Amino acid sequence: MTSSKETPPSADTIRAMDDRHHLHPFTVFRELSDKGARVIERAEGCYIYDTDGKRILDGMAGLWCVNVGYGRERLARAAYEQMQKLPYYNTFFQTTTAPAAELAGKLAEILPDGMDRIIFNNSGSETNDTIIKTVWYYWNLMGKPEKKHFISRTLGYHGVGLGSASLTGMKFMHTPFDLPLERFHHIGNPYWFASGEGRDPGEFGLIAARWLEAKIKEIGADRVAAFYAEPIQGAGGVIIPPETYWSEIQRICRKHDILLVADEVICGFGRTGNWWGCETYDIQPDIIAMAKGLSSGYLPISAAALGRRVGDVIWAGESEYAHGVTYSGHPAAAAVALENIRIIEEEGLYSAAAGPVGTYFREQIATLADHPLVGEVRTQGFLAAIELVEDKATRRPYPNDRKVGYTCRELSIDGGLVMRAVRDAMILSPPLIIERHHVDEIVEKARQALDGTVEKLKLP
Ligand code: PXG
Repeated sequence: MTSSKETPPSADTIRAMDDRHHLHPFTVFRELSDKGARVIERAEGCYIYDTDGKRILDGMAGLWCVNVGYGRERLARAAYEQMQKLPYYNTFFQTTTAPAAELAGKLAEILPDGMDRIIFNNSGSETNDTIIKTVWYYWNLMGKPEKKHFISRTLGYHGVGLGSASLTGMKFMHTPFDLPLERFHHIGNPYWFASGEGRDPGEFGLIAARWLEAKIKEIGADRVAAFYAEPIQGAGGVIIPPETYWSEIQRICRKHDILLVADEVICGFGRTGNWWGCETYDIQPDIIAMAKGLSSGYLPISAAALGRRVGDVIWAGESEYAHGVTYSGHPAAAAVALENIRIIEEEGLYSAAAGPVGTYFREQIATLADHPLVGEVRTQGFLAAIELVEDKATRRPYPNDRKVGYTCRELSIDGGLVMRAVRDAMILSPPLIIERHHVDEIVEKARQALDGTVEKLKLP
């Protein structure tokens, strides 16, 4: 089937073409085929619109990425102007372009002190695979070639490449693909609601951090390259670590000479109320991974930032750094990212989640805790998880086959609010431009979806 520009295809034609030819990410193809995809046509501000004209408040900012909201003409203009002037040139053979150089410089300015050497890619997955290779290279240059093992956490999400999927701590992403690769290890996560078992959160945070030390001892510190973690685990269900967790992790990494890599793909660019999740948790990483909010999703671009410890060694390497992709530092994507960062700066969006609307968001979301389905509400910055449980007192979840989270998500979207379900945790990660009336709409629609779930599944 084909379509021409003159006569835009109808929604049904789009759905039919999609159904016949398009294999979607993370999808049971037969289920989607039975149901048909919702076709999103346009977006403005905090709202997306489908081909039925339905207006939906995007409580997930796309896929945790559209931080500056939709419809930013400045970003379209930045892409247009750059594409007219120089749509593409590479950064391989001792050439560069203004947007790539300027973006690297701008990132060095807004990153924590010393994180000033930047490697560009197109996706978070690619950047994490880049970091894995760069860490291996670093330890080779340091004369410690045996330091090659990575430790990350269950329910951590780091992408889908061979290395990044191996870092990811989700079985359903490993088993079908014969992953993880060797030299990738996982420890438990600081998910107090699920595993805290009556302990005080601070005490549990220390216990969870010390799982890292136990794993390092098991593998041998002289063989461990790095610990890899998101400041807050996003796709794993907005797992917010207890206050005690990160300082103990930092201490353990230092003590055992283990590099610390912060995956800021979700937490970066204002999501937690600062430029970086690392600032919110006072983490001093050796390397930072970023994507998503770097361009607010307007074009694909991602980056690794190396701190001095690793950056200086890599920089001084005598042989070539034999790594990079055709689109490393793509000029149009870099120009858009640069303009996006200017918007975030000018409008103070990097700290919006720490301001009055952020406070209001967290207060209002917290009011959902009284709902009979809700076992816990947790928030940090503009991130929230609403845990749905069968038994509030024991935190017992419903069996998977009740599809409680899935049902709530579907009802929520039908009701005009995008929430994401991770297991039975309902997730929110709205654009950083939301206002109080958006918060009111989110809470009202979320409550309706919760009520609807009770009714539809005939829950007590
Ligand atoms: N790190 C983190 C922390 C992420 O959240 C990636 C790396 C990989 O980025 P790319 O650009 O390769 O997708 C991510 C991506 C979800 C969902 O369902 C989350 C992500 C991607 C797709 C779906 O919550 N996070």
